[in-house]
Amino acid sequence: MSRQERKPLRLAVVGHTNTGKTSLIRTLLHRRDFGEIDNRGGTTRQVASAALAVDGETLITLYDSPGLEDAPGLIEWLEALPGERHDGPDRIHRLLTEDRARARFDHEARVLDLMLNVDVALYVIDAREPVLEKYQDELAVLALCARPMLAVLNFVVSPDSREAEWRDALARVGLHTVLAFDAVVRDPATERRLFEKLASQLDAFAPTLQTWLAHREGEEEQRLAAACQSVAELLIDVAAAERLAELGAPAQRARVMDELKKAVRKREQVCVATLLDLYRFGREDYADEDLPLSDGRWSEDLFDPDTLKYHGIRAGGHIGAGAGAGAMVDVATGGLSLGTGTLVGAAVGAGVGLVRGFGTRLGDRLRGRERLMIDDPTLRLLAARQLELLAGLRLRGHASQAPLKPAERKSWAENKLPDEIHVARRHPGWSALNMAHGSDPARGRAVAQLARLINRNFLKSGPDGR
Ligand SMILES: Nc1nc2c(ncn2[C@@H]2O[C@H](COP(=O)(O)OP(=O)(O)OP(=O)(O)O)[C@@H](O)[C@H]2O)c(=O)[nH]1
Ligand SMILES: [Mg+2]
Repeated sequence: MSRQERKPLRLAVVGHTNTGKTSLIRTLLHRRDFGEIDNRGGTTRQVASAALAVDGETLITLYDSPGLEDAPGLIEWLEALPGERHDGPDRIHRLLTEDRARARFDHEARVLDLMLNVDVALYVIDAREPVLEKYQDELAVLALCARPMLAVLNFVVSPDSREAEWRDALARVGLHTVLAFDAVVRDPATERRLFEKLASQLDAFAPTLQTWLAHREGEEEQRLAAACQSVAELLIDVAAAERLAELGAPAQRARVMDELKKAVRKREQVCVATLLDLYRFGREDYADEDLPLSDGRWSEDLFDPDTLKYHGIRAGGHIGAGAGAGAMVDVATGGLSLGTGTLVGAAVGAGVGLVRGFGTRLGDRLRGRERLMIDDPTLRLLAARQLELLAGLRLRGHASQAPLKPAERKSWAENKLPDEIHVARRHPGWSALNMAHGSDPARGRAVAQLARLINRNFLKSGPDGR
């Protein structure tokens, strides 16, 4: 589609005060820094605009507007107007050019001015409200502006929603294009439906709207791919992370383990910050003490066994000797047979597996030393936490005022860990957390493969993790 075929669309968001107009615009923009949102009403006082643009070309300009408050007064004023009764825009124009009326209907005049200068309007409704006469007056006044209009029913998920009543009332005034759109939730399917409905009403702008939709969907896919890549990087870095400690030096081992845990916690924070950034959220989105994620970090420590339990992950078998501990050695050395000389360290503390090996290549490096790594359950937990956060972020609208709730995701707690994780354990050079870190193209391939796997699993189980 060429640029010439696309006409930029001007879209006004109008409605009674406090119905969620500014919220809707933030959600459509995927930006939290637009306008002000408050529950008191009368928050937006001026018309403000923002562009939906692709490669510097503005496709759609969204206009926020002050809430309508005195539609009954407007109707009364318009009815008292002498002369031609049928030319709606002319009557509105007369109101707008009359000084006393402009002064009296200050907020309303800004909205009507805007209405006369846009291609289409979204009329936002708080569906919890009964269909009062004042709202019907609003619809009547807006209809005089003779602009195509689409009704958006907000707050439909509330138990007090009167959606059916509203649909009926809107049909009675000839407004048949109605869409339920929870203004604080980001739901790509509803967003798509909104733009499709607009395209079906506005032939001349259909190419513009379709271009925008295609762009939005491509952007969403890229963002998810980048997020999965960032989770995969984290998992490879942590799976390949190792520390060596002298054998028989418990104090040194404790110190080294502590340092490794610290490095891993910090590495997780980098991933969290990247995910928040990708989805354009910030610290204030999770600054709530009751959340698993608070003040930039999960309040549950990554290495606390209770955290594993909370996420439904079985603790590893590294505590004490036995089958569980043996399995840990095998995993941690990537299936290398360590021969009969293999010993398993006992009780090294949650989250860190201990490997002592002799007589192999790895063993040579380890002679007289032990190798500490992060165990499988902790890797599962790391994966589960990032994916829960990602699922929460994908659904979070940019107008959301509530604290971010990571969505529960089961698969990482239960399924077999991907092969790439096991391979990483044999490659200390793959971890940015190790001194031996280097650039290995095989690492890049493993990260890409793991990212694809995460992406596939993610989409298969639905964006909300179910
Ligand atoms: N739960 C929930 N709250 C919402 C939703 N939409 C808006 N709100 C809340 O409703 C209040 C008003 O939202 P705004 O976006 O400021 O409404 P507005 O229509 O722009 O208000 P004015 O500018 O004052 O006319 C805020 O407290 C929002 O957080 C929604 O879909 N769900
Ligand atoms: Mg507002």
